[in-house]
Amino acid sequence: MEPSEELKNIFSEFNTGSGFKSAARIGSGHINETYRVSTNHPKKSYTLQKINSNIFKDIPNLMKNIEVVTRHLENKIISGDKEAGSFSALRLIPTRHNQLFHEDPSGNYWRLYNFIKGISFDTVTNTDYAFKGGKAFGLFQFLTSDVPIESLSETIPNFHNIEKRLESFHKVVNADPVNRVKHLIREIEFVKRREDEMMLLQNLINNGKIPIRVTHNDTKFNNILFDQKDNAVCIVDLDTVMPGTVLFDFGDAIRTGANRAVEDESDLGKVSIDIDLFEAYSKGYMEIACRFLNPEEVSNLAFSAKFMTFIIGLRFLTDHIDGDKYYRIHFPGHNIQRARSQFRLLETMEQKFDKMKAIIARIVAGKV
Ligand code: ADP
Ligand code: GN1
Ligand code: MG
Repeated sequence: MEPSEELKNIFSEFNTGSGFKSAARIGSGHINETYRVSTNHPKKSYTLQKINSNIFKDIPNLMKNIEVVTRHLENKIISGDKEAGSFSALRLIPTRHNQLFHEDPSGNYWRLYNFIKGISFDTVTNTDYAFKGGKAFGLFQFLTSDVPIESLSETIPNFHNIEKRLESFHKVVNADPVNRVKHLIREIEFVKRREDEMMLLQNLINNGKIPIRVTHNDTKFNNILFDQKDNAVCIVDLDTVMPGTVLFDFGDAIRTGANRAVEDESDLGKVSIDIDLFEAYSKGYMEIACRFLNPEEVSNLAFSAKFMTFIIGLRFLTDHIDGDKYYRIHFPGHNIQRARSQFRLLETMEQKFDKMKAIIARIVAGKV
């Protein structure tokens, strides 16, 4: 069957009342497959996604999480909440059988959203976008902070649990399933030297100093959609919204939004934390987040950027050693290129860490 014929059939399973015209692949995510579907109605487009069920093992609960969060946000948007009103509502379109997702005959899982008109950026080009992105993620956290935490399931258990990630890493290094370890001595040492330091957030969670809050857990900058007037209008990619620390979200957004190089940049000379983007993002974020963060969270914001860069680099490295089973790769060696780029970024954060902390302190003191 032609791919568009397959997508047309899948689309017809959803309750849209519109006829399929065409579908185009969009986005640069490493996990799901995303298409924009145009219909015979010029104003009605949809976002059709094949959910990666190798990675997400409990699709019904994952979809329930997304339904809870999108409805919660939409209720605030339509109730006239001024701040929520800056967002466009992301909405799940049910199937003809009133389900949140469709399982096709080959066992693939699909979902449909309204298409939000906007663009997303893999890298950030100016401080205005960084500021607005920071504010948008702050607002997302604020607006979802009253979602009852027990209504969210853990879609990937221990997702950002560094102890478990390091355990998996050591296991795969010992097993060395595709004989790559001999080429990776430097990278493995890089990880080992930082293992103790990277336990910090987990320890603070374990002893109750950092609270568990509703967390997006995948705040790559390209999960923000901006409209034509350059306003942040929607946060997408809600598969991993679950209990966690909001520091994961701050850190991951800095990892991707305060580095002018792409995540898999091969020219490591181009990879660096950009202090101006860091400051702009942090300022936008704190405009909202100062309402709810506790002092322990505030004092670990800068560290969270190092932590998330480390853990994502570690996951790319682990997957490379494991034979590229998790992330979609576009060429052999892609995962190690991603890992090296993340580790370089982390080194630059280590060099500029005092500056990063000073910026947060100045923002908190209202001096920026
Ligand atoms: P992945 O998990 O693969 O990253 P995402 O949910 O982030 O999948 O979708 C990939 C990209 O598709 C996003 O970065 C965004 O650019 C675009 N996108 C996702 N959902 C929508 C939507 N509802 N409307 C418009 N664009 C979307
Ligand atoms: C994946 O789906 P995508 O590409 O936005 C991954 C994130 C990583 C990111 C690294 C479910 O996100 O955890 O931070 O790649 N998502 C999952 O680019 O593992
Ligand atoms: Mg994404």
